[in-house]
Amino acid sequence: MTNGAEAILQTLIDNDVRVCFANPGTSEMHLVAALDSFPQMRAVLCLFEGVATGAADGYGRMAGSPAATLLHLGPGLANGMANLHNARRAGTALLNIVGDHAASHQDLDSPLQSDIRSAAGVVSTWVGRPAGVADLGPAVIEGLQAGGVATLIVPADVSWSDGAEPGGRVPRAQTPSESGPAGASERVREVLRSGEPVAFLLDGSVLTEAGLAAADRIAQVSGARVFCPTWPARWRRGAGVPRATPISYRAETVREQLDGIRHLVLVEARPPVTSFAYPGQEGRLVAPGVDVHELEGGVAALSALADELAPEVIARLAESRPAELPTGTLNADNWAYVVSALLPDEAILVDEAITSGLTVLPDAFAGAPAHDVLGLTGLAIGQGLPLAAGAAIACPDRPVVCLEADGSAMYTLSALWTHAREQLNITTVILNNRSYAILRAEMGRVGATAIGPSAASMMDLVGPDLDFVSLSQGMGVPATRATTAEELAAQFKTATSTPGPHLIEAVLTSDR
Ligand SMILES: Cc1ncc(C[n+]2csc(CCOP(=O)(O)OP(=O)(O)O)c2C)c(N)n1
Ligand SMILES: [Mg+2]
Repeated sequence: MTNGAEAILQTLIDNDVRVCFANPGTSEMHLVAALDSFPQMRAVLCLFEGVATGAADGYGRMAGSPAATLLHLGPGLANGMANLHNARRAGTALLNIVGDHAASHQDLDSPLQSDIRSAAGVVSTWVGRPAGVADLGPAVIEGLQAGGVATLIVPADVSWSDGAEPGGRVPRAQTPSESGPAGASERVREVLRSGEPVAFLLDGSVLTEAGLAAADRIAQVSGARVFCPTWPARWRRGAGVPRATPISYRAETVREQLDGIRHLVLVEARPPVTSFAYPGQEGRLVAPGVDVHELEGGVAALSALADELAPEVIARLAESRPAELPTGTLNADNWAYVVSALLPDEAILVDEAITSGLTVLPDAFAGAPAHDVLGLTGLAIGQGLPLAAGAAIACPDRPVVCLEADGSAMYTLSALWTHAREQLNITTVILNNRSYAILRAEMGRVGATAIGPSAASMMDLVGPDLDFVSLSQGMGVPATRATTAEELAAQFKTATSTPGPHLIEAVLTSDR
């Protein structure tokens, strides 16, 4: 006899979902028990739900297929919410399995009772809650078919009841290129032929070599500029890859970047806006008078357009331009050149560097060996260390380098324990500026200019100073501290050439 928990696992395995990032409780115990019957499922224990959800996002971005999470009722889901928000913004497919109380227990108002469906709705493209085993298999299939963040709420009695059946296989989904229009939109073609200044904003699956090459070919014949978001979900960059320029985080710089354009063509991208409202400032970054067009059909449509407008043109590839190794005391301007100069081939670069990366990363890594960058899509910090875990599990043969600001690191620091337990090839570089530096800058920008001692204490991460070397070692990740570029270089070389996880605390000279 198959119980509900077993039917869920069998359905996941039948659909090639092979990793489950888990932090279970009593209501999920049948799912945990069932794991021993399904060795094809790799269950990865995360010590906080925000680690599980961020890891599932990182896995999905790199594997291109979903992972599952296992979360404990409403509070467990809520703990995972910020990174589910980032996953939703990234467009990552994943399936949350959230336990619930059995039907007989629902009306008792026991301590963990909550409105799971409402909580799930905040971040999910699909929410299902099978009432009995008969609905279970089809519900798992629906969740996997939904794409995006899907949440399956499983009452404990559905998990433990016998008579369940696996749901079979998800019917093959149409890929975006199949579902988009056959050719590029007539209007975009006209715009590109008009000779008027155009910019492309690319995102999603277009930030691959194929998509970037198509955009570059069109750029060569039309003069179009090619941009991507500040923090894309996944962006192919470096030597041998056609270039795109990230839209700046700062509105005034974006206005310069887009200055003079007459048309903005979005390909799988949202129109650019400022991340926050600032008194007296426009949130839209596209100037009035600029026409915004959407090119549907992603890479296929863009490539078709390139073949038509630039048939003989070959995409320009970024040259290999190894950064020069800086020397002296580490600061926000030089550390990135150390990492770039020593970046291993085919690295996965997780970017939660915040202010320490904002202005330097695009330049520092433009000529580095080709790599994939995973960005902070939803601006909910605490993404980097979990994302790195998921990416490393999705791509065990690729080195993962996690660029992690000190404040953001602390949200989900327990991910380091998972890095160690799973012996993942992740080198984490903590950018320790001992502050929430970005908030200091934002204070002025929102018009709150007077920073007294109480306000300053909300942004200075001192008293006590965080000791990331001890914190890391306490979770089983070998760690060192670097205060100079030379130390960072030596430690980074060792870390990336030794299997398993490592952490380097890069102490950056204060910007205060
Ligand atoms: C979940 C969440 N909580 C709070 C914030 C607000 N916030 C944005 S950046 C930041 C501090 C970042 O500090 P750190 O990671 O050290 O980067 P730095 O600014 O120093 O470069 C905070 C608290 C947020 N974006 N997301
Ligand atoms: Mg900081």
